[in-house]
Amino acid sequence: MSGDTFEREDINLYTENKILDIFDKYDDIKIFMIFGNHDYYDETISRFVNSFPKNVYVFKNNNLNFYELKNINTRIYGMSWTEKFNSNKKFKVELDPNFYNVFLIHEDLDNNENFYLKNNLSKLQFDYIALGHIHKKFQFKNIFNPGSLSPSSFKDTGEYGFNYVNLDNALKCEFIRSNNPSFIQINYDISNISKDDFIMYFNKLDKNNFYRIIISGYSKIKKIELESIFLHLQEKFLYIEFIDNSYFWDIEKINSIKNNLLFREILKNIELSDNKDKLIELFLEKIGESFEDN
Ligand SMILES: [Mn+2]
Repeated sequence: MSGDTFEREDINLYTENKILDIFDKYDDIKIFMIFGNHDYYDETISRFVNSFPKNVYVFKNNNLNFYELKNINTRIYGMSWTEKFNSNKKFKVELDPNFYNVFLIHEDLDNNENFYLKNNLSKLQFDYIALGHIHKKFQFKNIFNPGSLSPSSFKDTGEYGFNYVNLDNALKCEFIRSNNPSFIQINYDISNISKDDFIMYFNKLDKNNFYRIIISGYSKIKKIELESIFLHLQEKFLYIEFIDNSYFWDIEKINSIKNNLLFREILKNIELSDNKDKLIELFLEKIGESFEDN
């Protein structure tokens, strides 16, 4: 576990019992754990960490240390954060090539500050470097960042899960997707969509994800009807939110005022403008809004 397993401020009795239960349940599995910027190790959380069972091996400081597993010829290296804004990025290591060497480190490699780290980490002869910190998964040479187990906001798009790694002979790394809900953002243009088609569209979506729907276009569905559909859908979905940027456009009403002198004058001027498309869009939007008000 490469850090930020916890949010320090959110550690309470419930979290403590939950995690201790999980550790106990898998007491035949050795768990190696470093701490990141969100759960940095210091005196304050030491009471909790010290209650971890024997199968959990913890790296409690920001110097490079290792645990040796003789029976599988492996050394697990790791270093933790001990404060929120500062990590140790410079370290020296001499690896024994007779061991499989694995390294747990909690860093981002893509910011300028870590350029040194990115350049040097991959040159170290580790068989596998398990990175934490960035939610999205990526890989750079022998450095693997499987990302978080589950997404936590609409910024977290894509696949989430963990790496199943086998180091026998050659490195084999398999990404396993965890079955947590996904955060999905959809841009939906509802121009010319009927009310039935609108509802049908949402019936086809997996109701067990988190959705943010951004609606645009000239709606044929009245706002008040749209809003009641939103409420109806919100009861059916695990989570769905709507950002409604659409405009209601009542064609019959527009036709009925087409012969209005002022209306024709405005259209004539738009027709002559260099910025015709933008003006038509703006005009229809305003007309739509005024019909809404009525
Ligand atoms: Mn982090």
